[in-house]
Amino acid sequence: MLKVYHSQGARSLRVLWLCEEMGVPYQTAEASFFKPSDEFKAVNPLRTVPAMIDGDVKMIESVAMMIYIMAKYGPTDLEVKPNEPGYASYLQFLLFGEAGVAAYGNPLVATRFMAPDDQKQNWTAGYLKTAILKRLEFVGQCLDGKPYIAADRFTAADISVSYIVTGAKFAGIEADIPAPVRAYVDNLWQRPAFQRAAAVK
Ligand SMILES: N[C@@H](CCC(=O)N[C@@H](CS)C(=O)NCC(=O)O)C(=O)O
Repeated sequence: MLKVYHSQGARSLRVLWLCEEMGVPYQTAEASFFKPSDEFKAVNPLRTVPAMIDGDVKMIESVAMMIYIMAKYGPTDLEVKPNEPGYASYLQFLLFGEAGVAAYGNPLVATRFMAPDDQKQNWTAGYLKTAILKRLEFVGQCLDGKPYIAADRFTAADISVSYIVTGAKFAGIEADIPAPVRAYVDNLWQRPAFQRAAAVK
């Protein structure tokens, strides 16, 4: 069975949500940033969350885990195939959710909680906030009122992109999320699979 090293509110939510949507069984193990267990450190020396084990397989990138699970435990409509309309957009937003948006959040969170007081509002923190919000404006434009970001259906790209709204709490920018993106994510969060995943401690 998949074992996901998880912390509530961390990017492991993407993996749990995907598993819940697909009906793939998983177990979780605690992945604490502050007091990482020896087991977690052995699986992920970077100590970033999530990490995942599947038999001999060890992974430490949340979107890569999603791609792996869909390929290994699918087929699933959460994945858009190359011969389907919307494939390019799906692929783009699946990766954009992490590389284009959420990755900018890490240094912002670190600055907020770990920087000396006189550096918490520094130029870089302002840049990161602007960069994230600019990209979310772009997401809102691409949605153009639609409920899903690609292929006119709920896909793994929605799971990937919407994580930033969870991460935004830690980055202190939750109130700045553009209204169309907030409405999009609030709608996704109605899904029972999301609610089950979000409840996992
Ligand atoms: N690109 C990685 C990022 C993982 C990551 O940075 N996770 C955050 C928690 S959501 C973390 O562990 N931050 C602590 C750190 O960067 O040291 C992924 O998507 O899995």
